[in-house]
Amino acid sequence: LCLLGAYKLWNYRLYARLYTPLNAPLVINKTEMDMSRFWGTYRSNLYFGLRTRSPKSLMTGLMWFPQFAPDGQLAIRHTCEQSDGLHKYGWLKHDGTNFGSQEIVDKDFLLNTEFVKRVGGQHGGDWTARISGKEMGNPNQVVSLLFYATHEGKAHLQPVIQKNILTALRGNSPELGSFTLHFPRPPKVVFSSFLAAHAPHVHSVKDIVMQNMRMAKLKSNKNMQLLALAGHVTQRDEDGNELPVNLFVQQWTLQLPFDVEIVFESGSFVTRAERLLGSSFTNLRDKYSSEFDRKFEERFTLKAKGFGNDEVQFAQAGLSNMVGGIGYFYGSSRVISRYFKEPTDYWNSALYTAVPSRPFFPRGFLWDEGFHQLLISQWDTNISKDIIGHWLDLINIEGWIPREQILGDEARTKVPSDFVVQHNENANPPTLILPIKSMVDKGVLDKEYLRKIFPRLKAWFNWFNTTQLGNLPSTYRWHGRDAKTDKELNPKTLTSGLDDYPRASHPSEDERHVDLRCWMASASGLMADIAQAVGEKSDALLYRSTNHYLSDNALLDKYHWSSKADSYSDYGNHTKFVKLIQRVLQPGQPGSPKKTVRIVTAKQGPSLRYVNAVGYVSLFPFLLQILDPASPKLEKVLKDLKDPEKLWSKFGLRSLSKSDPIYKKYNTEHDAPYWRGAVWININFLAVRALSHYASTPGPYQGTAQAIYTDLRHNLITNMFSEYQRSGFIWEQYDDRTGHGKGSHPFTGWSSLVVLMMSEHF
Ligand code: 6A9
Repeated sequence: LCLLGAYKLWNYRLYARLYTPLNAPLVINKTEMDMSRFWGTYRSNLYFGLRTRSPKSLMTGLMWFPQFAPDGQLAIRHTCEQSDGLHKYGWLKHDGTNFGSQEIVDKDFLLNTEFVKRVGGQHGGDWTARISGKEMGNPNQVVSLLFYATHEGKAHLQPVIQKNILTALRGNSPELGSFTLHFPRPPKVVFSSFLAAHAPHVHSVKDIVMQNMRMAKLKSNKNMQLLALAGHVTQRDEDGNELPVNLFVQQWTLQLPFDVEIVFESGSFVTRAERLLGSSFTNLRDKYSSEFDRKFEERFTLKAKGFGNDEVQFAQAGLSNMVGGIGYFYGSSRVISRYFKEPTDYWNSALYTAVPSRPFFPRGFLWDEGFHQLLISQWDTNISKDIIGHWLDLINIEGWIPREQILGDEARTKVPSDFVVQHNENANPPTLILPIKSMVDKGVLDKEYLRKIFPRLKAWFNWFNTTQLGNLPSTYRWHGRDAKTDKELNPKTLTSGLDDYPRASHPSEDERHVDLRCWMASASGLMADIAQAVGEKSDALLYRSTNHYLSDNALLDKYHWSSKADSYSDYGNHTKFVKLIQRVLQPGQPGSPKKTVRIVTAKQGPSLRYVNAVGYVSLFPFLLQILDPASPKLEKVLKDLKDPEKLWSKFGLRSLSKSDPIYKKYNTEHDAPYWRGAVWININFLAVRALSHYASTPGPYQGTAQAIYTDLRHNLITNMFSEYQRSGFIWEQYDDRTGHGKGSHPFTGWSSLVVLMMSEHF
């Protein structure tokens, strides 16, 4: 019995580790929050909305629709959706703290959404949002703007209604104290209406609005009918009890052009001079806007480099969308380990993070974040420190950080349940080391911060260095590949971030992955630097020697240089003789169902060998600058870069060689090629950065590196800029044949690194 008890306890320990936080002081101290960034446009998934950085927040948001829809369909805009088919939208300027200005080009009118903040009092101060509409081809269009507020937690909200018009919302909540949201009546109002109702969740706000739209007749023109909100509505639960009213929506129906302002005033801000409205809004906005221009030029020096106005605006939009897309999320991940049958909850936590794409992936992604912070840290170090701190606080006692952060109900509604669960054996490249390294090198990280992040980075490094090892010393392997599937042409490696990039055809423990080895080499170097900076001498020695060991080019070549492909390579149980075929499930039966399966077409089957795919993975020793500048292997890598039959395209480096058997191949019947040819900006950024490094480091290939640097940088900037002009967006990937943007858009996560390629500040 005692043994059984001990066994159970032991087992429980293994279980609980999954959702036990690392035992180390948190980087982010919640009581010391910088209140200048308390309010922000942290609802990344909305076209426009402000919330606070508190777990349960007052949530505000904008919806709109044209009363005369071009196609006759009522289409209320709210969350960013590609299917809305907007010609263009995004932040033109956004400083991450005080001010933002966004342009939205709808079918036959244009909106500008702006906000300005003024800090004062104890609760983050005031802000004003201004929404301006302009006509575009249809002078008779009438637009309804709906601005709402609802609170996720316990708050007291009291509407002020005069003559059936909602003029303000007074409220009180623990994080905001007392406050008022004013709805000053704008000119050009054709009709005004409001809704006061019960919303069960923030993500059901639009449904509630749709359910409470009525046809209304205009007093001035009885023939004209408008869609308007129903006013006060009472809802009851199953037992007939009245549900509390917690959603308030102001609807202004307006003729174009118009300016509408919504003013939030914090009760504890008692020294306010005048209301932030009209000309005082305009003045403050203009001040912040020129401050933005000045700082942008100071940081990125694009005008000084000779870029024209249009190009500077494109770069400003790139930075602004990355900064303006920063979100604040609160909740827990669904996680699982090998000791669990069913997924369980991680602890509740906050995440302040930039997001890859507002319409498609409005949430945190671990390896994307390292790229985001490379840019953001050059704009505002404090924001980067804050964001990196939030991520490192998500580490559990095992040293693991879940890769995709789907926190809170609103985020979960966006993701199919199969994709929600995160497994604690799965990694994602430790890219956070890139911005940390860049900030350490610039000397902008204080010792206190370094001391806080060090134990967490140590745990993280150690997790990689134990769970992601290969079979041979100094080799590494991405775990989590599916060895049993017969559906995939090449089983995906989601953990590496390069999802369907070809690896060994038959996943096994014999695999070794060259990209992961390089990430570890790079990470150990940074760990040594930080250990030294914080005076941890013995750690510094240890990490330095690991770094030397993993960077040893002879060892690297021994495990990863394929002389057959004349390239760095993964190694594993592999054959290139695979293809997808349609198998008839009941042969001989007419109309029998079919299934697409992968088969091996060669008699001898897979064997232990180099994978020999030339592409992003084979470039890693170069990308992360592990490769010795004097190594003849560098010459070979540079040759592949420049070869149009392999990686070179007019629009940047393609992810996989044009000559690879898997180039542009579907992975299953339905999975289109992703990292199998398209041009991705994060890796191209690393390539441009590495070329700049090899061009400025003495060695035999300096000149070649310099020449390729110039061409590659030029091709990437030129194409992304012209695609932005043509399509209105920055994209997730670019087609290697046409240069056209592909995949989700706007995608202003790592694709915004184009700004750094323009500025050449790496
Ligand atoms: C699945 C679909 C409505 C894929 O940019 C984020 C990631 C990258 O980290 C990764 O390297 N993207 C890249 O290969 C997008 C991943 C999106 C997965 C979402 C659920 C629901 O969408």
